Amino acid sequence: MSDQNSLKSKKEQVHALRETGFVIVKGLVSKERCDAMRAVARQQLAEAAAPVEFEADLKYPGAPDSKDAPGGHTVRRLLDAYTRHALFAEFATSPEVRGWMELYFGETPYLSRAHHNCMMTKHPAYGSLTGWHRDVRYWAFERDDLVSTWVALGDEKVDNGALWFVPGSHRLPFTSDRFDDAKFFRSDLPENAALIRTAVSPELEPGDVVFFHCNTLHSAGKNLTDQVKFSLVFTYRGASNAALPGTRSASKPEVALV
Ligand SMILES: O=C(O)CCC(=O)C(=O)O
Repeated sequence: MSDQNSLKSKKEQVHALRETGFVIVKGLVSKERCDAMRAVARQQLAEAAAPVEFEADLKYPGAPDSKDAPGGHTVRRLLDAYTRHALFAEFATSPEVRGWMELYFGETPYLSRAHHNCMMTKHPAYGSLTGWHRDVRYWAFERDDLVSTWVALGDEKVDNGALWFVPGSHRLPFTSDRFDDAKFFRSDLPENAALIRTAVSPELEPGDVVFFHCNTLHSAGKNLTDQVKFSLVFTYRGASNAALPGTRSASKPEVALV
């Protein structure tokens, strides 16, 4: 068992997530697995294998205006990663992830198939940037306490659109006026801008995994390189934190990690 995976390390990682809102576990996924997952993702991207979400669907800054515009068929996410390929499902339900989530939640973890559950594909051209937000903004569970895993399948740096996080922001109580109508954190407000200036963008190598809280403010830039960036993303909740009936969060069967 690698150091990163020992119970002591996991406890430290869980503590770091509670304190900071995110933690990076270096090299949690082997190089071989990363290579294999990236090859699957590349193939599925080339086929635009359904279900996919297009940049033009979201229209974030830098995205094509419509599917008919140049770059209109740029894929932002290969959706439903859990059922898309066994390799993705294996990571999502792996003993490493299960053990980590059990330690964090103190009860059986459940994989949500309604949120994230995707392979993010950030393209050099037409790949958009993502403004400051909390993932939980559109989610509906009994408590705002979910954790996502973000697996870097290649290097992630500022110049290819890596994530930025505001440390400690998962604990801050914000009034709704700090967010715009689309629930992005307003960078035009001085008090928000001051907080955003404290953000960090951890560099990731293939196989590194970021665990981050659903309330942690984060954003990501455009991909200014000539290579597509691939990241596998899943979200988990504890057994007692059910999705609210009738909401999108409750719209897909979940997977118990037992
Ligand atoms: O890669 C990006 O643009 C960030 C994606 C993100 O933050 C999200 O989907 O919640």
